[in-house]
Amino acid sequence: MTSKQQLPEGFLWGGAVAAHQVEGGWDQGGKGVSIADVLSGGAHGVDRVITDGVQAGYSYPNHQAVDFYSRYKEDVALFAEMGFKCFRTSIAWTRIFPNGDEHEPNEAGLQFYDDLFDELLKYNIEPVITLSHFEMPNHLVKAYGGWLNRNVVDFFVRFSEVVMERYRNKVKYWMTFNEINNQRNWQYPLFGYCCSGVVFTDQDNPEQAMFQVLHHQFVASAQVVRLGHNINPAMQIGCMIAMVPLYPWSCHPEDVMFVQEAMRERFLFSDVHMRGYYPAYILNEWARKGYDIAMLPEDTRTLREGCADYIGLSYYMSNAVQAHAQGSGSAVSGFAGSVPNPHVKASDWGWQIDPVGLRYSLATLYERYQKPLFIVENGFGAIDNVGADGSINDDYRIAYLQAHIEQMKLAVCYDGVELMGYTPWGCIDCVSFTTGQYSKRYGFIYVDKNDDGSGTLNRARKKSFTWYQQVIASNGEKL
Ligand code: BGP
Repeated sequence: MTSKQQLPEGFLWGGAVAAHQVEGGWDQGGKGVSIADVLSGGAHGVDRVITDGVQAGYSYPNHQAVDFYSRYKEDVALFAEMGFKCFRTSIAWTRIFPNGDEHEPNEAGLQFYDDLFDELLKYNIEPVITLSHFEMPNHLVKAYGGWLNRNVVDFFVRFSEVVMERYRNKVKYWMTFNEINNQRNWQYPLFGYCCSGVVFTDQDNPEQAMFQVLHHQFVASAQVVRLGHNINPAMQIGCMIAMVPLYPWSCHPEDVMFVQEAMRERFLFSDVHMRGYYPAYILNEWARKGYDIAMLPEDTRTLREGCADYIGLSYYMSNAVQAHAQGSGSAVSGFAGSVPNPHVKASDWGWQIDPVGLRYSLATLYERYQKPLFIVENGFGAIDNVGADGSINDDYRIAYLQAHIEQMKLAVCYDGVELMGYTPWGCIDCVSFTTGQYSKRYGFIYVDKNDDGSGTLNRARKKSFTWYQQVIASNGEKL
């Protein structure tokens, strides 16, 4: 057997965004109010506020975002110019079912995505579609209590069925829930809220509520995988996790065991999605804590029959953790026991830059499941400056991506990982999810829009645009 020297033919190079972070047009084309539409803007050090409906006195950056809703043709042409083979975005549930519980879908919303997918396919760009990326109809939160309510499973499956039927011949690659494991950090209201419409800290038993939500989402995901395969057996339907590998602070056995346990907080999600059952460690944890998770008798079978085809993952950083950290959880990214790693640098937002961690993550996940992986997010959030001549020299972004692609190639060519593609996050500047800012930018394409709402929304090519163009043209050989 010979080892591969290069990335495979047909490797899916592209870029990724999510509907609510780029589209805008929040009340156009019959769209309903989503939970992202009631999330205020933030600022450095100032959290976004979950407001009770759209209220005066708040700014809502997602309402306009970068106006992809009306400018998508211009943007898709730029993606094509870079040579994209695929483009990852999500379908806003509220464009299709404005309230979430209607019987009939909104035709204008369906038509928008028909037009977008046609535009992509015109350039041979494969759409890669996330069904739930941090948004859901606000009505389902107000009237049903979000994903804590089992009825939401049926509403989501209905939404998924409608779009999978409609785009059966246009979309081959799907993912169910974006970064579903973020909810494991239920102490942070924004994470639970964006993934499920539930603020766990408001619940009597927050952690049990979180597991109940997850059970509903696991079942919904499995139902959608089964459904999609029936609609078109060629569909590839993945799960999606935020992969933050944890390193033991020291070789002290307690630090090592701490990591082993903490990593289960990530692997639980891939285990259930890829194997179709709850692993013993989580059943034991529930028993230990006296948690009672409501399940229907048919759920066991549904989970087994709806294993995902691949794992989509985001990778931005790694974290070092210590079993007995002082002030645990506050040091770096809020993960329990997390401490600054002296061997890596961090971004201005404290995200620890660790390209080797990407290879480590890919090899670990592949060895665990032997299923294809897809890096559907990776990137460097930074403040970009526009030069007097209009140029944007984002060498720091190029350096970050270059180093990560190198490690990605090692994972494929040396470790033998089966990798479907690579879609850097925020290929066009968009609203940052955690901060609600425009100024935390990831794009190859600059959008003239500022945190105070000013700006022309004009697009411009950054230095990384031409760099990425040659990376794709050489299938990752010219970095
Ligand atoms: C991931 C999300 C994205 C995205 C990205 C960058 O967690 O899936 O939606 O926004 O992180 O995060 P941020 O925009 O907060 O920098």
